[in-house]
Amino acid sequence: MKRLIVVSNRVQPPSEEATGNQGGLALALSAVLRESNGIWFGWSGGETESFTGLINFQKSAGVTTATVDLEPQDILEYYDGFANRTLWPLFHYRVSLAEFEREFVDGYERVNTRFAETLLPLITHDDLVWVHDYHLIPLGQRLRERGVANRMGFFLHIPWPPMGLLVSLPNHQELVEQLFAYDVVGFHTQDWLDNFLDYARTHMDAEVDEDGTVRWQGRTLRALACPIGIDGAAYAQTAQSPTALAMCRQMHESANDRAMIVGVDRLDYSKGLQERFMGYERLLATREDLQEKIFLLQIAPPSRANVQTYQEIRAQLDSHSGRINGEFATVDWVPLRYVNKGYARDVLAGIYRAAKVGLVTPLRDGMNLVAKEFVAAQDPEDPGVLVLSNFAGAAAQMDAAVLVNPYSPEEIADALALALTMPVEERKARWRKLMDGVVNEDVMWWLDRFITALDPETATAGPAGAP
Ligand code: GDG
Repeated sequence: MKRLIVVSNRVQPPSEEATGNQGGLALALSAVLRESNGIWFGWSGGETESFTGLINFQKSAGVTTATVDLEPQDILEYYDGFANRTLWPLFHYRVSLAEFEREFVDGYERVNTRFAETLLPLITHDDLVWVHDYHLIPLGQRLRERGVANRMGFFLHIPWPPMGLLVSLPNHQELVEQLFAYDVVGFHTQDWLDNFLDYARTHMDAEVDEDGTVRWQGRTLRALACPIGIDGAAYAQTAQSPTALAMCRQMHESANDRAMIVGVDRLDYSKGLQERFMGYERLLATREDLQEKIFLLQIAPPSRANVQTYQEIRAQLDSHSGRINGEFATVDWVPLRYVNKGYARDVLAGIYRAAKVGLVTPLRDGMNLVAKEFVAAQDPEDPGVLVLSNFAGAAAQMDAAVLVNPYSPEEIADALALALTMPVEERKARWRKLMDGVVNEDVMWWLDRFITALDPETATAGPAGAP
């Protein structure tokens, strides 16, 4: 088995004791890293006055992490700038929110070069290098320029936009050319993959085979759709842990026989929170019979608070939630519980389990793991209903959910009404189909598929390839 080097903007080392906060992705990557004696490299999240390239090595639960601090200007231009103010909105189809600044591009290139220079001495000739996400697209090319000939893969966790949108990025071709430094490039869904292939074929005149092999100017990459999952079986257990069951009971008591609808999202404009509130408002306005019988719990921990668009959306949601409660609340009923903080993973699992409806309505989402966690947390005998946006990558695998157009308040309201009154037999039938998918196409399945494309031998030798 070859040694794996994982590179991502932020590194999430496994904790020595299980705190219940570890995500499925971090756990799955950690399992393979531990098995292959690998390294997880990235930004520490910390600041330094001027970049030193000094690596902080740590070993936690058998996994070696290697992190570096960044300069304030790097953080501003690379992370807050090109990654989160240019690529994130553009790749989520929100061209009008994208900001195109040359300093952002410079910062992005600079940090990727710094990452490459710092990582280079750690790479030995047989290692597999696996780079994650939009922050680090140029990294592969920077490593190739420095003589790295290893197998290298890249996985994009967010959507790949249609060509017509991508071309609004001034340096679009350069960005795509950089992907050709990798041997394997993975996307969550066929839609994102097709958008990429369309650009390669039409704009770059690349040769594209049916199996996703793309040839351009002497370089060959294999592009594939490889949807990420959660550890479905483990999550179902978490949802039955003492903490989760206690939380579930607590929610039932506080619900006072009212049906709970739950939403859980980072506070981000891509998650469609404003549109979700509008849909819920529409339901309350048009279905008086449901008033006082339901409530929406929206958990939305703030993220990227340095970026202005995130400050704006937070203010809008504050006022919108106030408006909904002001209009519809009664002395003993709050229709919308809007909470700007995060909860431990097992507590969250208990909240999902107590809900009658999981409302997941991003305007655009690479995958969306909340949809899968909600399903895995349900009680098989009395499962809640998943209402899911057509525009989440997860919709391609989860057609037994009630699928909606998140831009339509009517569709959201209708879907909620349908979900709230759905007979138990139909709920169970839909849930069974969804749960089978969540368990079969889980995070290890995803990891195995990607690593098989990168290096078949390692995939079958490691835990990812275990039956
Ligand atoms: C990106 C892509 C893709 C949220 N609140 C709490 C909490 N969370 C956890 C959820 C879930 C995770 O955060 C969010 O994952 P998503 O997939 O929904 O969304 P992004 O953060 O945007 O992730 C996305 C993903 O990468 C993986 O490829 O699916 O499309 O945008 O796990 O549970 N966790 C805890 N407390 C909270 O309050 N513990």
